Amino acid sequence: MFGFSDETYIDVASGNGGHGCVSFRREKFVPKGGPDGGDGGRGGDVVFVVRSNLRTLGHLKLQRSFRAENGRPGQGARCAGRNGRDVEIPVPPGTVIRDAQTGELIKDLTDVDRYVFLQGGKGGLGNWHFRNAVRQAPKYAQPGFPGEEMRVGLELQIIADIGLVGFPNAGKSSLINLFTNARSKVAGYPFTTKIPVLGVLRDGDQDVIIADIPGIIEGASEGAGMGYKFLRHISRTKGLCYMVDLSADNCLEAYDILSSELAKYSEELAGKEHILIGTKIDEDGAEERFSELKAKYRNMKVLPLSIYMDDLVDDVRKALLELSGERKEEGFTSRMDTDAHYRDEA
Ligand SMILES: Nc1nc2c(ncn2[C@@H]2O[C@H](COP(=O)(O)OP(=O)(O)OP(=O)(O)O)[C@@H](O)[C@H]2O)c(=O)[nH]1
Ligand SMILES: [Mg+2]
Repeated sequence: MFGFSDETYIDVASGNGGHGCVSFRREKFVPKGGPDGGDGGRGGDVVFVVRSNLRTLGHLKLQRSFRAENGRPGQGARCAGRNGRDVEIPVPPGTVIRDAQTGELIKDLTDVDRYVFLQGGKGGLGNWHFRNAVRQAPKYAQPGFPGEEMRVGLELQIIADIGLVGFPNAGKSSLINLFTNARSKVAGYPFTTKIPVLGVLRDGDQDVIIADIPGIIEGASEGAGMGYKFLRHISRTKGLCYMVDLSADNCLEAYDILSSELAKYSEELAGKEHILIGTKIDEDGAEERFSELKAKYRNMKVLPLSIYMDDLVDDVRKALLELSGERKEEGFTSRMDTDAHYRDEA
């Protein structure tokens, strides 16, 4: 496997069954009523529920313990105890469940909506069941059956929604740091970023995953620089965000060079939906260069950016959300950013 993976573990427990009840009928004028103890309720199940608005396992690092409700004990008059409520664990599509101790695969939740992982314990039978000719007043009822407990490992391969593509020093890492939880190294020299970095842009309950990859340079497809080998990490994105440094002399040619290097890697990658961002518009002469850039690429979405100008930052944010496509759906809110890590085992 290669790419970004998110991993965590959680402790889960299904509910215990409720105890059966020992009870005898009490009625006026009936001195010795027969046994009427009801059965205990079933313990709740542990259920994994796949939610497509979730993209990481971040929320499961905040809550690690999931326990289903116990079944209630039976009662007199043959009343059964209430069943325990299931506990639902929301996970993103593609999550894999493993045994936390052995690492053994338990279940791959790709293409699954709901998965009952641990069943609750059965309820015990009430004393009513144990009456017979010999024993007419059993003082015995069955205890509930215990639920199961387990620590499980969860694993997810994360696929970015948007890939940032630009020459070294274009401001890619600055952008991902601005919009997401990522802390990608930023410095005023080329080739600062050496391995891809992922960040999660949060929009309501929707996560948009952005990938910052090392800069691409001319000749990358022939082995120049180092960004090229990371293109596969953005090959399954929904869209690309090209970034061009408006303070650099080659800013008008940059997009053509970048897109042709990408096309040499894969036509499909180069053909993805994209936007073009002119960065560092706060620098001298950058505004004029931006006008030329916009004029050159009329049928493309071209936006200016300075990480120091809030209104421009806002417009870029909106454009990125648009590029990632609408995936709105009602559901669970992921509350924490991921600490997904990069893995390259090719
Ligand atoms: N003036 C100005 N400088 C910026 C802006 N955005 C980024 N920079 C600076 O540009 C330099 C490069 O930024 P990075 O975000 O590291 O660029 P990068 O594209 O990730 O570079 P590599 O990782 O080397 O490919 C840093 O010194 C940033 O502070 C901006 O909007 N305005
Ligand atoms: Mg960088």
